[in-house]
Amino acid sequence: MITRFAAALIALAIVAVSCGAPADSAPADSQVVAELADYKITVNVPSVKAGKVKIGVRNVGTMEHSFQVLKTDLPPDKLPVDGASAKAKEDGKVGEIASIPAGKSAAVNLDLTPGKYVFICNVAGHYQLGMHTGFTVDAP
Ligand SMILES: [Cu+2]
Repeated sequence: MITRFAAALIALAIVAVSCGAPADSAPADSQVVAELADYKITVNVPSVKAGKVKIGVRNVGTMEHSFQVLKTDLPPDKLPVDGASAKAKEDGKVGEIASIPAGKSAAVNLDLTPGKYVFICNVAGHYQLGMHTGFTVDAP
């Protein structure tokens, strides 16, 4: 009885430690930092000047996410979705990070032209659950 209780306590402690571990930080030279949570994307700045841009992406969620950069005038929550794959259509894609494991960070270097963009996670179903945000690239 005591042994079983102790084992349960140890198991709880392990879960607490793994949940409390902070996500990797994004590369320090990123001009833009996006955070992927379970089911939303937040960005540290709403816009950036056109040109070469390094976007650091932190997955602070509990599961794998992806990061797609689409150049589009559509509102972030109005991209067409393919019913069969449960993924948003990636028209206008200018770059991506195909997979970022939970708790990890990655970066993508892009040469961005002025206009409106949408950042999404396109793991099946995640776009529809809210993993999208708008972003603007201003004329240099
Ligand atoms: Cu996702």
